Amino acid sequence: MAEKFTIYTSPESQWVGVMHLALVEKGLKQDVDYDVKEVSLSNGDNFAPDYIAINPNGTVPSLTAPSLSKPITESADILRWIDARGTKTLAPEDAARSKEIVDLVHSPSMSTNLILFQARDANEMTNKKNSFWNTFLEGRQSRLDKELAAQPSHPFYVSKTAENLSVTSLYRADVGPTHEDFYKMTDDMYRTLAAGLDKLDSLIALPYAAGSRVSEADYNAVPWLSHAMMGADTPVKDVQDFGPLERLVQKTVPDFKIGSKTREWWANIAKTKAFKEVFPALH
Ligand SMILES: N[C@@H](CCC(=O)N[C@@H](CS)C(=O)NCC(=O)O)C(=O)O
Repeated sequence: MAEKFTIYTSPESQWVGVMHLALVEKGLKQDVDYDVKEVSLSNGDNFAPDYIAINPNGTVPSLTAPSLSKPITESADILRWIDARGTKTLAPEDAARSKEIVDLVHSPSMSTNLILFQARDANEMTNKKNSFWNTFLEGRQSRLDKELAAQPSHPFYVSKTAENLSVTSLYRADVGPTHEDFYKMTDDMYRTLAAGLDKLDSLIALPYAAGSRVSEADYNAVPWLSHAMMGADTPVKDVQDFGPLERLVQKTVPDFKIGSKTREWWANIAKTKAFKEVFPALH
């Protein structure tokens, strides 16, 4: 029997979805094939020194196994490692297309943090300040402040605390002129997101992302799009409703539409066992 491994996961994370889709696809079972360690992002447990020792980026997912010389800390690599147990099934037919899709959804300019945390005007900023995301950012901030106080010259805590504070401070400030540059930057970022969604549409092969069978391209793109839809306040059970995400992007790019290939692909992939098990609701 193959070795048992450990996954580090959080229901608050989008990228753990890549790993969970792969686990279902391969029929692997919790406690039998792998152990689960939960890492709370809203408490900043991903910043705990013990966790940073496993994943120096302080992100989830991570995967450890006795045969691995070091943990795997990128979701796309974790999927491949899981897929390599037994017969590989998630290698794409069209490797070049798949790589473009995977690189696109993981690119910093497509980060769903834009949708979750940023604002383009006073109304959006006020809504964000009154939302769960404010609590989330403050939870991380207090944990980072605590870890930085304990290790004031630790490079990770120095840079992460400053990075998180740059956003938290906008949430702490009264909504006003100090936010104008943030609004402008956010608007520009929505233009880039719209272009990225168009690019994703053009890359999709159909019926699945990289061809006639489900592959790693699908399982990297699904968690990204689900999280974007959730961040746009789509009712979480309305898995096929692109309206809220479209309207959010249209505020910056009025003629933006989720493309027909994306819609057809999403309907196809949503019928798979792994999608149904991991995404019964958008998250
Ligand atoms: N490139 C990494 C990104 C992982 C990532 O950013 N995970 C997020 C949750 S979806 C996280 O842990 N964020 C915590 C933080 O940035 O503080 C991957 O694909 O695994």
